[in-house]
Amino acid sequence: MMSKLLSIFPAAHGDATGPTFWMPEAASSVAGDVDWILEFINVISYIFFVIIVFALLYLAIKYRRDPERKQISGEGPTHGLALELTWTIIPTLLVVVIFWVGMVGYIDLRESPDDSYEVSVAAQKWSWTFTHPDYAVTEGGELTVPLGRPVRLVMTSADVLHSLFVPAFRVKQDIVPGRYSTLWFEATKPGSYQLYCAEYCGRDHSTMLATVHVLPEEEFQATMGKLAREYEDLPDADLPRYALTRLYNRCSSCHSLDGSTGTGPSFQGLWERSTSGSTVFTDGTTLKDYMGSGGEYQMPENYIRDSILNPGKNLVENYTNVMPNNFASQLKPRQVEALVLMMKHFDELVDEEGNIIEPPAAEESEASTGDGG
Ligand code: HEC
Ligand SMILES: [Cu+2]
Repeated sequence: MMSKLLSIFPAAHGDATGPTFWMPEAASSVAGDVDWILEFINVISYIFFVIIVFALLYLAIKYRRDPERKQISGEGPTHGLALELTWTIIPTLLVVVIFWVGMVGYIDLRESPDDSYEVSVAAQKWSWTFTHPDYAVTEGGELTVPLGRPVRLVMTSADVLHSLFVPAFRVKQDIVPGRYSTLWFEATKPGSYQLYCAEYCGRDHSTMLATVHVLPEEEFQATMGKLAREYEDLPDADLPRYALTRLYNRCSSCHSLDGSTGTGPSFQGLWERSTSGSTVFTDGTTLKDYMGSGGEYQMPENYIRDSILNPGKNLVENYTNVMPNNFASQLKPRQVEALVLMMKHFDELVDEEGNIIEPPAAEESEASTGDGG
């Protein structure tokens, strides 16, 4: 590549470098080129800053107003060919180089290689969901990708404008509702990297985060295999904890564990409210009205399940209809079951302050503990 020929700055050499004063860690195939052109522009700016400020000071002093001398003698030059050519040709060349490297880099960033590994990304207030079509695996808040293989993200938004940004990969792309956008990168260093939403998208925008895990090929395959079977293989007794540790991150932006009110009601106390039927809806009815014999929700499990799959149906008083309505397609039946069981066993999993209670040490020998309700 052109930019490689011009490599005079350290960041352009390795594709993976540690953080520098200006730059975060670099861990993708394009990071070196992106940093190179930025540093190139920076260095040009430093040089011209010095030249211009020096000339300014020098000329200001040399030609300052002198009270002794009333009139400047002689005639000043009208032009200087050599000087004019210099200040035209050098900047033009610099601009051409900047444009060329920028254009080549931009085309590179836009065109994903044909053999890219594809991941679908769903952005919504205020979480990320990543689906691997090849493995039928869906991850929430975490994205696992193979090392040294181009990865193409096909992204949609369920609500407003978001933007996916991974600083270590030097890639960023807006996600516009009603439109697909794509982004690709090739990670060059195993590890975990921060992913941000880089477009202000409402109250909890700053918590719209995810982690990208870059794994060597074999480890990646193994992890995908594990994730694909994750909840199918689990004994029923482990489903509540699975939901808390693996699924709750898709709810955490709105539902707290410690009883505090967020965009949605806290999960703490939800089971008690649902069994007693004390939950009040916006239309003035209470859950109890639906619970009697012949009612729709004879069991609280059914109400919770319905709240996850059809969020708009019964709106809890004082809340608005903002819960995503795509969980029905994103969650497998067993995962919905796990979430319902999580609510049911909430007090065994989470303490009053909202901290996750560690599982008892001898878990294999222990059969499912009674639910007491
Ligand atoms: C964008 C915010 C948001 C996200 C994300 C979200 N919810 Fe909700 N949820 C709400 C709001 C707001 C309500 C109250 C209005 C309503 O009933 O729809 C609610 C209500 C509920 C209720 C009924 C609560 C009650 O007090 O009766 C349940 C159960 C629920 N959500 C489960 C979930 C689960 C499980 C997830 C994650 C898989 C999730 N929600 C993700 C916003 C959200
Ligand atoms: Cu966002």
